[in-house]
Amino acid sequence: MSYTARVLEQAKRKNPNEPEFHQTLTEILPTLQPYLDEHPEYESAGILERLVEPERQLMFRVPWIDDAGRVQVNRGYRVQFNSAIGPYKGGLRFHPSVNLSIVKFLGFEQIFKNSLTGLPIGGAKGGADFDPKGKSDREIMAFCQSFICEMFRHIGADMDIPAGDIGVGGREVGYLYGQYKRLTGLYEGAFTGKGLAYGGSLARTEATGYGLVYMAENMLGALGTNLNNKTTVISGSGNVAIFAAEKAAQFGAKVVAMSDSNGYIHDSEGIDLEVVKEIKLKRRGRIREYLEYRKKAQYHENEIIWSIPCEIALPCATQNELLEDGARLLIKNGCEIVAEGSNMSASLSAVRLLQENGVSFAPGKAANAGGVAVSALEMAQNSARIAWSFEEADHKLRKIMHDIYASSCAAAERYGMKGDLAAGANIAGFRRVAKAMLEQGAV
Ligand code: NDP
Ligand code: 2IT
Repeated sequence: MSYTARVLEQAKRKNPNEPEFHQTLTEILPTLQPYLDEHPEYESAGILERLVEPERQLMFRVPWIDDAGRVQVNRGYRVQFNSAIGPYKGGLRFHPSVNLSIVKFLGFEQIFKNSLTGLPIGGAKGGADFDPKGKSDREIMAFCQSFICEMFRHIGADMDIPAGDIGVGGREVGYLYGQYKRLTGLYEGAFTGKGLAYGGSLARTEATGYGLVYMAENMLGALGTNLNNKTTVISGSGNVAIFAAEKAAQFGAKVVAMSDSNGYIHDSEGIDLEVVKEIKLKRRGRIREYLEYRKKAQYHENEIIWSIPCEIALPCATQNELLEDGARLLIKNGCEIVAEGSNMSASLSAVRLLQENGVSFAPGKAANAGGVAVSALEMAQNSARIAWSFEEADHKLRKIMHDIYASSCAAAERYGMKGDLAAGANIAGFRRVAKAMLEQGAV
């Protein structure tokens, strides 16, 4: 049995009932084998056995009081996966589905993603099974403050720097950071995605979506084309989806569909993004409300967004939102590229189908790395007590995305998997972490 197959089996046995974690291990580990064959010193040093075991996993009680005066209890998580190349870094997800398996899959992906950015950040993820939907501002604040009452001991600007993810945006980061500062007395960059008035970086809000489109720009460039006039479908209507739609439209693409967890809107004339921003960012409403503004658009509940013909597909909602049936529809309709805005948007079998049918595919750890990359730029600005212009941060972001694309392509080609960006990104991300772990000894 190969080294990667052995570690995969062991990790699955040791962590039963963690399907999402198994899925990410099954996707990543086998692709590392050609690189490990060339570097037997990594097997001797037990690098993979160490890599799949988080350095530390925290689970904690988060009690808070709702508007009716009742005590509610949620479960909080922080998995500090790997600090070989920098302090732990990764977002917090507040969603009722959050469990240890999901936090571990996200944390494991984050190790590779953060390494791909070329910046000094280790991998982590956290969150809670808290549902922000329908909660008052006061309830959100009470929850965030209670969450930090436990988590503040384990984070810090040089230790672990959380940020947003699903259900955690500027409002939540503000409440979390405020409580962190109150408990520690430190005004330091222990969070990213902060407001511009208190140490946030320009372009962080836009970074994941913009970066995703910069990745698409590179993928299309390799096919001898660009985004101009391309019909584009984007799932989700949160932070990543909205700013992907904005940048795609700036590049001349026509975004015709977006969604939320209830359904999708189809506007064949092109989505009016100002309306989506009004509904989602201001009113915190549902995507179906789009029809109140644009009568000609259609709303489809519980249907698959990938049935809409498009040349560019950008899944930006959540994991496993693009399965084999969706991949078949995209292929049938002549889709040219799929780039993952969400983490592990596509199942392994969907990815294989796309690749076998000539659809260019970029995995989340490469395609959505723009968010954490600008987070690392926010950390740099905080340490230096300076603030860059939007253009400066955005310019750096575009270059980082280009470099991630180039290094993933080169690694794939070098190890006999030309054109397989998923395998290439895994190897390119792994190399730096493995080397750092080896040089730091068995820790
Ligand atoms: P938001 O909370 O801003 O938006 C999430 C969007 O996805 C909403 O439209 C939401 O719909 C939809 N969604 C969430 N869960 C589900 C589900 N189970 N089924 C269907 N739709 C769902 O989150 P983000 O935009 O920040 O994150 C989206 C994805 O991008 C996640 O996978 C995240 O891990 C990834 N990502 C985020 C980064 C960031 O910087 N924010 C960076 C890199 C990756 P509804 O409102 O109905 O729940
Ligand atoms: O999945 C991700 O990369 C994020 N949610 C962003 C993490 C970060 O620290 O900015």
